[in-house]
Amino acid sequence: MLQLRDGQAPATAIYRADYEAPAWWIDTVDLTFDLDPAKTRVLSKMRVRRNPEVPAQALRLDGDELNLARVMVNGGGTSFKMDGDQLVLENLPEGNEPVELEIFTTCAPIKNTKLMGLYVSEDTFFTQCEAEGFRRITYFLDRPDVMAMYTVTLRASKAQYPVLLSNGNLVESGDLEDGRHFAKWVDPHKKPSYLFALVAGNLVAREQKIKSRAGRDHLLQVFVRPGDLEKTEHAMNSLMHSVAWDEARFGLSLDLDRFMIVATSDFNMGAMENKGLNIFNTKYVLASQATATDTDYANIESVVGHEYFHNWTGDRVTCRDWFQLSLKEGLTVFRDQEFSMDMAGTASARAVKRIDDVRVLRTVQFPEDAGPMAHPVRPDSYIEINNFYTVTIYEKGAEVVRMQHNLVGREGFAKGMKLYFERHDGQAVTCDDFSQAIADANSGSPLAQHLQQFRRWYSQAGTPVLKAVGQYDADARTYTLTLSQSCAPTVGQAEKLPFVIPVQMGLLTASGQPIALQLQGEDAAQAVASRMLVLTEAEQRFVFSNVSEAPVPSLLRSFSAPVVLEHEFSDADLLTLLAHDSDPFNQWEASQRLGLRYALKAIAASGEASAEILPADFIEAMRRVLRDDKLDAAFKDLVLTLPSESYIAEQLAEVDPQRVHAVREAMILQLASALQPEWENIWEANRDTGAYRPDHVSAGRRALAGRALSMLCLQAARTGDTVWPGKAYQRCKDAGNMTDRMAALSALVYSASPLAEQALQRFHALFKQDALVLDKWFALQAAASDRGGDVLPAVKALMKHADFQIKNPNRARSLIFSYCNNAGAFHRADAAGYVFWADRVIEIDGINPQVASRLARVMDRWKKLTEPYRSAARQAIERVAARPNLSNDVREVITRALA
Ligand code: 0A1
Ligand code: ZN
Repeated sequence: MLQLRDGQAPATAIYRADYEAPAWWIDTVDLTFDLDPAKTRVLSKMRVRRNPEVPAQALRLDGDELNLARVMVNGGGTSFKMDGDQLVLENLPEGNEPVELEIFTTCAPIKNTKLMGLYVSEDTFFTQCEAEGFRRITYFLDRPDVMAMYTVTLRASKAQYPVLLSNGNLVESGDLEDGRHFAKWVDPHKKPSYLFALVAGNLVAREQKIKSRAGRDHLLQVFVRPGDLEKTEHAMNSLMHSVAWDEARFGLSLDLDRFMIVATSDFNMGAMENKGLNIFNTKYVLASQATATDTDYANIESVVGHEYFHNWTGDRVTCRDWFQLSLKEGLTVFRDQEFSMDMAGTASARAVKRIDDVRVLRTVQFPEDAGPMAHPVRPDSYIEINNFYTVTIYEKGAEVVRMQHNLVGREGFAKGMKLYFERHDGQAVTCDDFSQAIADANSGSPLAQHLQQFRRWYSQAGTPVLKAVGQYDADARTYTLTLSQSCAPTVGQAEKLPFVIPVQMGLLTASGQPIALQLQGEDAAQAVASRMLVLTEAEQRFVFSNVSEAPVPSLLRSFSAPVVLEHEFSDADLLTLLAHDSDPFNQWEASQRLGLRYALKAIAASGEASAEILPADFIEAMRRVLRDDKLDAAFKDLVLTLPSESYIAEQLAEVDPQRVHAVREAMILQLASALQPEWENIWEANRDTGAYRPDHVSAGRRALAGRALSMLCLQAARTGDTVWPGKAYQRCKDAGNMTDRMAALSALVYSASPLAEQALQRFHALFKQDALVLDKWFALQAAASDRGGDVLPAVKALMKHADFQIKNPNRARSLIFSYCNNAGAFHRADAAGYVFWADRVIEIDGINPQVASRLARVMDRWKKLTEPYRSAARQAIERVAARPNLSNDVREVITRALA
């Protein structure tokens, strides 16, 4: 038996340009597991053969923290050697005949705190193989372009692990000696190793039989721990909707007899699309009105959709290498976003979803793209692939797919997808293959015309700045719009070439009427109210004819490209857009531009943040929005949400986080006090949404009522009024659903009400059995306002709470991440927040490097901080960097931050 060293090889970068096809293929793999938490035995029988297109080479199999017991070739012994973590077979038979390989290893799932490979969570076995976890189960060519047919036999104690699951179809099961039993699964589809999965434990399932459009029968199952079954209805409904949607929108049917989802409370990410056996974080499966909020319900729908849609975009057509990760992730996020929009129904609900998605992009991805971890949607190199499951790959990747969709139109995109599957079903391909298929199916489209240039969205990092200058000529009745673009340098990319930027736009009169758009040289009869301009040069001019007055431009409607739009709007222009634009995204955007403008002005001013940051006409506009019967509650709620602190901070060259925080808080207080009568009306009109349903309309009303209550409690804290905190407390006690209960509790905590402590205690007592609700309880306190006193000591005390477990990623995120993202409480002049951060990064790195490296990224933007924060941040980061045994995950993030 050979004990391998524990991944201490020096970190080396891997380059996209170095890609080589594998020297060997693995056609079939037959795995037998004897499951035991302390020592699981894995027998792997593989049929391998040389890739005739590549010069003959030794077979190098990846492994990680495995104990190797035996290797056999064609039924006999063989010589082998170890090279680092790789098992190298140099003397395999020559020629192209298949070779039978047998490898016997053991591993210790109970000791696996990284939650990669085979691990145990609450007495149940789970696997996580993306991106490189399969090598922690057995030696393999653990890369996505090696696809094999899998047969899997699981053996385990029947009493402890009554349910034994793997990918594909159950072909045999039965009892063994000594109280053990077995199950044999055959996956009818070949797949890369990262899509392998097994689950074994005491689980129960909600089941649903469905018939596809094509008439095929399928069994859908959602597996959870006994006791959680009644919380699976929404996940199952979401799954059924996903199946129907993919058939209707893209003609893609379920290709399996059985489709399973299993939930675990120990999971590094949201969920995983293993073929036919998706494994989910419980957070994205379990919901009941008593325990889950509207946001939870919406997230479950979208994550269930996301993983299901991967079955085609990811599983049937997969990635050639991990640099192509956005091939499956960007496309699948685009698909889940469209699914959620189609499910939401109304135009207004679609716009709300679009606004939510853009907010994530701008508050998280834009900073990433401007910081030390900036990378193209298709990166050129990485040290640790786990660090590249980023908002750039996912959310910006989705925007890049959305632009292609918009450049060829909805029908054209459907044709492109059809061609993509005709060409590449069963293959491991690249981002270029995808855009080629979309363009080839739409010759003549702007995408096909500019395909090479469009691909810069995949290769160049950074957020482009789109500058728009308008000039009205009253005599000629023309409006000239000059669009220009630039993009700041990012790591390794000093010069950027122009992007293809689709700019959806319209023009409005000062009173808000739409102006027909007639480009010079076009027929007046063709004029439309909204159109797409395609900017391909560094600068281009577009001249509109027959424009009767100086127009207000509505640019980048629906956020038609992931860029920063610069235009000198007057306050009056923005108020016009807010009140009248036919594009709800730009209506909302106008409110954000105004809010941002006042915030930046107040931040730049000297002295204390004043109570009068927002001018009267803005307050009046907000009042009109709140009173407008025609607007959706969800939309009103978004308009009344000021730009986040991190979004404001991104606009500044140098950031004083306390100043940003104080100014934004002052703006909120001003809205609370100036609009008090409206908040009272809103509360009265929306506080009762009837029998709970997580639909868009009633969820929007609950969100707006919750904001009203929070505003009223804030105002009460200032005036000493006790009525509103009393109402909030009562609501905490008798709310009929978690959305209302949570909103009331956070109104008390956020306003630092004297009733907050008691309400928190009651809440804990009520929900102490429910892990996901406890996560909310921890998160709320960690995100509390410093108004109520020092948050850091409270967080430290909570780390000692009996319910706190640092090993559980959800719990660590709920307390530690929530605190480190609570800018007002985290950025302390005494540096104690940063010291806490460094301690936790180091502590968690010893347990779970993936989680630690996510926490490490909290400090990405430290270089923008003013003193004393900047020096203190550097010290904390350097202290982490000085640790000798950091994981590659954390090492890569920290090294980049200090570079
Ligand atoms: N492919 C999954 C995300 C995922 C990636 C890595 C994981 O390992 C820890 C887990 C999940 C998705 O896009 O949903
Ligand atoms: Zn995904």
